[in-house]
Parts: sequence; C-alpha cells; structure tokens
Amino acid sequence: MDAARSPPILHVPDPRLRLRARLVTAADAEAVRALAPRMLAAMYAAPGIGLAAPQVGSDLRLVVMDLAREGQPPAPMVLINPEITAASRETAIREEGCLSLPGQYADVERPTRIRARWDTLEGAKREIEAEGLLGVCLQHEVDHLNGVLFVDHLSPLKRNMLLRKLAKELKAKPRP
Ligand code: K1U
Ligand code: ZN
Repeated sequence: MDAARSPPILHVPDPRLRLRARLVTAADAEAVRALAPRMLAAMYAAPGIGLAAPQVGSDLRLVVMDLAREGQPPAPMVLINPEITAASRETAIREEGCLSLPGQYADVERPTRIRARWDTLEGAKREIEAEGLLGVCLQHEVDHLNGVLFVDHLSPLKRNMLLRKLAKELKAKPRP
C-alpha cells in the first residue's frame, strides 16, 4: 500500500478520538481488509509502532502494530477486536508517545504484564501474555478503542501542561 494514500491521523482535540469503537462483525470483513493496509501505511509513514482505527476516524475495534526493531524485517500485526483479559497487580512506568499527540511524551504507569486476545484477518483466535513494549503498546491501543488517551493516566496538572504544549505547537505548525 502506497503511504501517500494512507489516511491522515487525527490529532487531539478531535472528538472522534473520544468515542468508544464498536465490535467488528462478519459484515465488516471487507471494510477491515481495505482499512488494515491503509492503517499500516499511515503508521509506518508517521512513523509509529501502533495505530488504532479511531485515530483515522473509523469506529471499528481494529489495531495495527509493528514492534520489529530497526534493521529487522517488518513484522506487521493486525488485531481485530483486541481485549485485555488479565492484568498484573504489579505496575511499571514507561515513557509513551502517541501519534494523535505528536511530539508529546510522558511517563505512564500501567500493569507490568497482561493477557490479550484478538482475532486475526484470517479469522483465527490469538491469545498471548505480554510485558515490556509489547504489553504497553497493546494497552495503549486498546485504550484508543475505548476513547482513552495516554494523557488520561497522568495527573491533571501534567495532562493540562502537555495538552497546552500540544495546542501551542499545533497552532504554530499546522498540518500542510
Ligand atoms: O497509538 C499510537 O498513537 C502509536 C504510538 C504507540 C505507542 C508508543 C509508545 C508507547 C506506547 C504506545 C506510537 O507509535 S508513538 C511513536 C513511537 O513510539 C515510535 C516512533 C518511531 C520509532 C519508534 C517508536
Ligand atoms: Zn496513541
């Protein structure tokens, strides 16, 4: 898929980022097959390691990710109806970014280990235990499907500082 044809990524405060996405059903199969490669193209072009459908204005519970390290072959993942089914009581703090809040980063506290399940494009069921960047990215993307942004995990003071900084930067440098 040509990155030039990838959909634009919505930025905060676009209200579509705050909507709860709906479950993908069999009737959505064609839409998902069309959207997933376009989302991957948008994610690679950004660049990022994940992208959720609401970030491109879709209401589907659909996520793409690629956590391959630099120099490694691409490892695109398409996750349909992903769910976090268990989370550790233990938490860890890790820096996060978000393609809908470009240039903004903050330390976020989340469960260290999770179990997640989803359906694949081929209709198979996947279930994994994840920690580290994979665990954080899965939690971040499932949050997007529920209208939650990483800033919602910060104190009101930190969140408002970051949102004000973003608004100032986006005003100074509007998208072409
Ligand atoms: O969902 C998103 O907004 C994508 C986001 C995913 C994410 C990053 C870090 C922690 C949790 C979730 C990003 O991809 S931000 C950009 C980024 O992390 C990155 C960009 C280029 C190279 C490596 C990482
Ligand atoms: Zn994000």
